Amino acid sequence: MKINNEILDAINTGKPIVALESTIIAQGMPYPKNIQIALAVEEEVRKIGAVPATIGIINGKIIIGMTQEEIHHLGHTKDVLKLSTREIPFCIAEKKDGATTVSATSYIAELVGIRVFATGGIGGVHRNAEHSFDISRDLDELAARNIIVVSAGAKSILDLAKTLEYLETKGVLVVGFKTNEFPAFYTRKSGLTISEVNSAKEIANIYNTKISLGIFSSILVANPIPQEYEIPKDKVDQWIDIAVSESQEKRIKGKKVTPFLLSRIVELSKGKALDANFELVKNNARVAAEIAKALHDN
Ligand code: PSU
Ligand code: MN
Repeated sequence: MKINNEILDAINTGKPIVALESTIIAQGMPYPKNIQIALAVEEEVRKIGAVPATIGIINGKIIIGMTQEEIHHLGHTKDVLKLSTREIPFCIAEKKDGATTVSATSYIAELVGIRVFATGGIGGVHRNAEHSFDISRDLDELAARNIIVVSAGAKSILDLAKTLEYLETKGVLVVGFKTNEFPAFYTRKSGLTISEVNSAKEIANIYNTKISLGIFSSILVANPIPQEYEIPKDKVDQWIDIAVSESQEKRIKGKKVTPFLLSRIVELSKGKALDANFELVKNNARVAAEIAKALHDN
């Protein structure tokens, strides 16, 4: 494992840190925008006064706090593995390059004592899961970990109602940041009700209360895309319906499903979806940095 000095110092002195994932860079967005976005998101974390820690694996080594060169490497090299938690040992032992999903990033972040993690959208229960059994490892990993993950909800490539039911079953608290509705990534609304919180301090209080009671599982903070960047629901639904039916026609399965859908949505939207994605990830990074600071102040 390689932890960069700034992060090592922040861990040792208890400074606020925000973990960031690398699958969003390697498999979630097209090159070269993926690199620009990854670096800009780190900058948002810094502006609030926290240290960004982008996590990934290069040549079999876990990197906590990737350099610009390392981000660039994962962002444009072919054959970067998409890692959920179970694939971390494979990637390390075989000395391969791997990008960490929400599940793998959560695992590694907790391992080194980072408690807050910002991403775009989490994986979840796929539409048609009753036939495909496709439920992201992200959900069980959030239940097994003990961190705070900030996301803009989940794309409706997933079945959002089933995803929320699954999180309830697994004991993952879901709170809306300044909203009582679970956001649907490109849009602020889904029609699904969740508990509302209105400040980073409240989230820090809930987290500390949870720990003091011995309730160990993660908190999912659902942070809607800023209103000015929202995409009208009918457009999003159109792109997603096309992408989902293409994935079924092409019989795309397993871990290829999500990257396929994400890239088709960007293409079908002529890049609009990517711009919205950029804005919502930055927004999540800011909220995560505020939460990391609030935990630090407690
Ligand atoms: N959803 C998005 N953007 C993403 C992902 C999901 O809107 O980049 C990525 C994340 O890394 C997430 C992973 O953890 O896909 C989930 O993949 P799967 O559905 O194969 O579990
Ligand atoms: Mn899956």
